[in-house]
Amino acid sequence: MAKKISVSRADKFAFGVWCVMNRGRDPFGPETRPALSGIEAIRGLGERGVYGFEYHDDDLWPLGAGPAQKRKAIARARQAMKATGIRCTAATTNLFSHPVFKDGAFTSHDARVRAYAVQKAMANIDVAAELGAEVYIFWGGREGTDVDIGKDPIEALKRFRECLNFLCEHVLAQRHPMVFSIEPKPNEPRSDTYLATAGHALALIATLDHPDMVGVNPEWAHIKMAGLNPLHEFAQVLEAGKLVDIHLNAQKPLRYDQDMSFGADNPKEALLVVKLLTDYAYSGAKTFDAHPFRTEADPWDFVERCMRAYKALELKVDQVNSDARLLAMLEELVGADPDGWDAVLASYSKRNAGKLRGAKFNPDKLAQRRLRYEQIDQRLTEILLGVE
Ligand code: GLT
Ligand code: MN
Repeated sequence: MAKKISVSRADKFAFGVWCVMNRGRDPFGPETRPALSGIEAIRGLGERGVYGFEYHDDDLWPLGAGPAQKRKAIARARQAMKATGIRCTAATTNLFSHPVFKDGAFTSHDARVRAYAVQKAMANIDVAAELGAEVYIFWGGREGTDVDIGKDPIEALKRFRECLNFLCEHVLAQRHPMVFSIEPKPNEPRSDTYLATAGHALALIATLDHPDMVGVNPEWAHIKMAGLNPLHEFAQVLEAGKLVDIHLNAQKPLRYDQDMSFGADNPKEALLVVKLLTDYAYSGAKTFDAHPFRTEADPWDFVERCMRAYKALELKVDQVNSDARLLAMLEELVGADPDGWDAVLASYSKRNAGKLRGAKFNPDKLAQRRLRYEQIDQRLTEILLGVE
């Protein structure tokens, strides 16, 4: 009998408030849904048993709000959190909407724009700490180029690094219990964005003053936009010990940013990402960063759908991880190691190097080993489709 899906706070699902505030506007047409304020978004998510939310400063108070207006918004957010039990899992700065950021924020040529961007981030980092956010995200929305001769990419990376270093020092000085997270994206709204993939972000992090304070939150759609493999991107970050948050959604490859509901594009790939997060006990929030189709009247079916899709895939992961036929074939794939080469390759020593140098291999014979990938993939497909 099919198992029932039930979502609880223990699942640690989270949403960007901007996802449910999204009103269906696209480059070809205006809004199709009524406005929902940031506070209403937090409350609506909390009432539906969602564990956490992420927000941008501009989602909760308008740009240029005075201290009193800002305090009021923060107090209302706290009220909504208290009333519904939802937490603030992560926060970020809107460094992309206002025209001042039209040519980038941290990578702008104009030092005054960079300073304004850092000031804006600094101010919201303090609010985020007050709301209990343990992760602070940097998505370089406008950090990129349309005209490459106009911006030296070396200089741009240097400026990005400087701003992150400055903000890390701020977090340390304020003693906020918070880590940063870089969110890679290859393009849109710029033709080409800096820090396009997880690998780019990890490489920059290694050059920061406080690399331990900075992780990565890969986003499914951004990875597919780059034509890359979500499982491999998530795994690269996880293996580096840098997976501090995740942005789940769906996206057809190599297209405009679609931000569809999680599971809407490629269930097999989604299953393998859920399996990775399950098998390696990812313990952060599972955050959905997507938006309802423009045809939806309100965001709530979308919210439920994302969480149900994850839970449904989790059930499939249980089946995959206990399917005797599949497990046997996977084991066969790894094969035996009768000569102990695993141990030799694990560490270099004179002895191991000598053993390797003197060994006799028969590549033609090794090449004959049967690898049942067709059957393995078919078994996975059948589990996914629910057939025996
Ligand atoms: C924006 C973008 C997302 C980022 C958000 C954080 S905002 O909606 O599409 O992928 O995560 O700034
Ligand atoms: Mn995102």
